[in-house]
Amino acid sequence: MKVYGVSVSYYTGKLETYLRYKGIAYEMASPYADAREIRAHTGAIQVPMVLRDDGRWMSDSTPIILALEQEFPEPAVLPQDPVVRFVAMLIEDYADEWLWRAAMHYRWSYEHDRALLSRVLVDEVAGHVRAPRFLKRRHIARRQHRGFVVNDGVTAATQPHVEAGYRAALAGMTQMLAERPYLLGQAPSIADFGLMGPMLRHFGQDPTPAEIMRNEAPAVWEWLARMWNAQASAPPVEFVTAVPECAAPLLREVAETHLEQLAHNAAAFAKGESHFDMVVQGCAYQRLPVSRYRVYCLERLRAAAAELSTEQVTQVRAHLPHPQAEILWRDEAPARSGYDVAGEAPYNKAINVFGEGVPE
Ligand SMILES: N[C@@H](CCC(=O)N[C@@H](CS)C(=O)NCC(=O)O)C(=O)O
Repeated sequence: MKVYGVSVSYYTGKLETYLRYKGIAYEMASPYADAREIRAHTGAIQVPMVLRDDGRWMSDSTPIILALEQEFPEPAVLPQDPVVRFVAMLIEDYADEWLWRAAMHYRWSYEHDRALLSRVLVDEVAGHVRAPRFLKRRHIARRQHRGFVVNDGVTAATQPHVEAGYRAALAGMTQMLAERPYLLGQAPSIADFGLMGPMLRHFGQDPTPAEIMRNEAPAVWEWLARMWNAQASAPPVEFVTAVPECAAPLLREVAETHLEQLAHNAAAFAKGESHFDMVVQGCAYQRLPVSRYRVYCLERLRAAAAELSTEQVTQVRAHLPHPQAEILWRDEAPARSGYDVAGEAPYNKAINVFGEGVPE
């Protein structure tokens, strides 16, 4: 398969780690050379996008991984125990959608990070644009900072909370990694692959957050390399059969941040609003863009929750004793994205996380 990706991209790093682990052969390609064709087939220019040898296109890293699990089932990355599996999917969703803001903030707000990444990005994706390099760098740095930092609610007032969210992720992971090499067992699960999105190509690589990781959470730094070097061994793969106690701090963080945001986003989407405000852990965020894609994320989590038995729901609730987690079960709260109603993902037309539009 051909993976259209970018070497410093969040979700490309997540998918690559998965493909490497499973031993699935792939070749990397730049999306910008074939942009028109990609957009025609997949609906959006975002990475990663996968072109299969049989001509089918796949988009969106989570459905891609879930579909590949059907084709390449051994060794599984989904824990066998339904309660552990649900918690793993929840951690993955938090990694995909909540840690994104902190990752973009560190990359585009700090001078060293911005200088380095604007250089890497223009050289990789804008080589064909005929303009001086310094202008292209300025343009891309401004686009990213405006679009993903300022317009995503990072201000002088919220910045300390955004950064505390990164440290909370590191602390939560460190606690879990003190007991086993991967978050939920002796092999990486979908929770580990999800966290490779923010941790590999952003927090572990951009100068400012990477220094924090090395100094404050060396166990996560070590896990990063372990994940990148992980190779699927012969089955059976061993995951925990019950959610470990050491997961409690990370799960609290997931509920208090990601689930709080998913609830506000879905409520605003249902009312047809374009922006919403929310208070997370006492920090007030204003004018956040409503994301249809994240309504779909909540729908997917609810669909997974609906497959649990009453006894399993009770167990999940015991691990998520936070009021925010109730949105996973409260069917009456709105979460109807209208996206992928036919259940064709990842072989469908993608939508961007922020809005339907394709950024130019
Ligand atoms: N839900 C998608 C998100 C993909 C995504 O947003 N990728 C980013 C880069 S990491 C992107 O291509 N953004 C488009 C842009 O910045 O123009 C996935 O998991 O694959």
